[in-house]
Amino acid sequence: MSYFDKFDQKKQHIGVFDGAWQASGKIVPVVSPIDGEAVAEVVTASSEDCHRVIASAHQAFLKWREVPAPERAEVVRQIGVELRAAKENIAALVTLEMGKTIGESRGEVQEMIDVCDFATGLGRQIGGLTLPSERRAHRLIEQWHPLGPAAVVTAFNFPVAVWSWNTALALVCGDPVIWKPSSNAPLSAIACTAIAAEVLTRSGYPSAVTSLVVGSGRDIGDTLISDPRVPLVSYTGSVPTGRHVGKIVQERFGRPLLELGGNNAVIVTPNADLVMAVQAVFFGAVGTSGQRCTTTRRLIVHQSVKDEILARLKTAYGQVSIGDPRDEAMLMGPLVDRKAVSNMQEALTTIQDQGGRILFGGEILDKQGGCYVTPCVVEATPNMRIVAEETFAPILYVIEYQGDVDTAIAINNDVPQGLSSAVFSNDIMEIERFLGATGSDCGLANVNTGTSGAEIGGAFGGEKETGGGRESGSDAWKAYMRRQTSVINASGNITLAQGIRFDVDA
Ligand code: UN1
Repeated sequence: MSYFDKFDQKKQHIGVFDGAWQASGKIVPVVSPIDGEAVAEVVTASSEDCHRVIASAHQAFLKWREVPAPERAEVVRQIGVELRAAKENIAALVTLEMGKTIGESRGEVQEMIDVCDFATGLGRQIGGLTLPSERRAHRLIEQWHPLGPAAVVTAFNFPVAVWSWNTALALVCGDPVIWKPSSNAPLSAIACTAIAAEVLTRSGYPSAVTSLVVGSGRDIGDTLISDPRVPLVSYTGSVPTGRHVGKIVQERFGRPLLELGGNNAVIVTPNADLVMAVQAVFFGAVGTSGQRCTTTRRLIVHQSVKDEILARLKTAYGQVSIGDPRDEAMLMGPLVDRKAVSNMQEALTTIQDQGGRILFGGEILDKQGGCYVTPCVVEATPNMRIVAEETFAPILYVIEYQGDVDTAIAINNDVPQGLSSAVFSNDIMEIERFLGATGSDCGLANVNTGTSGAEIGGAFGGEKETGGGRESGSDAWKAYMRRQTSVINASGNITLAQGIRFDVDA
């Protein structure tokens, strides 16, 4: 029997899990941006609930850290199997709660499945090095041990995938997870937690390994991130909140893993394939209604190809179908809520005040009571202050450059954020400039493909105000473990490093 066999959207949902479903906080509605209707209600976590969950996760850690990593990985493999079976159901919930198109929601669940597969393999690879010791008959080794419960605070835009990037790795590394999902998407979080917990329970492990606290950042977020029993805090969200989280966690010498804002640019040089460039920018700027951290926000285009790019963009934008994201024919659903719509409108006013010119789009669409807008293209200059900010909406700034690719790279880098970037060029010199040490300063730098839609196999994250964290693939697992350097002396004598003599008869 799977979670969705007995799923009843109308019943009251419990937003706290620590081995048992039990919550005593406020009861809040779940409002769908598709039509503005309340689709369910959730009992959120009280501060006492949060303390209890932390204690349970700590207890679970004491057991989970002793389970061999390949066995932990087998649990993650089974979670991946269950996610495959539930793909359609989870995708539907994601779309209902936060409004991304059903196709993109399926892609999000696919990321979860992929990262489970990736982490399953890690179960036999998270080893350390053996290094040459300078002393005879000594062995110098590095070990990686479980760290402790990880708080995973996720945003509405990838309401389940970001949990999975953290959780699949954390579980294999021996760390339980306490998930605080976005208040916009509690139902999908409850479903994923229930699915993971069921796998843990049937395998005989404490299900508090995958705990959940639904609640507001103000009410329970600080409780969670301040607790010394939670050594790692992975936070995805805004720069101001990330700064707050970083300070609190650093203050107690916990480990913050931050995935904050992006202000991602695509550079189009005179040597680009313009058709490919426009296709990639269109997905990057319009996909997920412009609400990805990796959304293309700036198009830095060489003056010689600007007119053609703008004409092609206009054609592409003219084809975007906007409406109910459950309808397979739609390319764009609503923004996440009313506040997002008003933020976008305010940004458009500021853009014009600062000298930007709206070329097309930016209207509010009156559709079935939902939060629909048309995606917008703006002619801008890099010195407009708003261009340096991340407005979480489908607004694309077109910025012209003249001269060589270094000029475009300087514009790319001249913002406080450093998540994703891309260059479109078929010129090897331009590509090398972009990828070299003096090139893009972002955590992700792509060539002839867009800024968004990263694969899980690489480490995901960015520099500067993006926060510096890395999640998901490559060696991102190291953030979830405690590194230990050890020396084993089999020489029969005490020999000191650096040749120091400190002889004594004992
Ligand atoms: C995010 O927006 O927080 O690269 C994550 C991408 C997705 C993940 C985005 N794989 O666009």
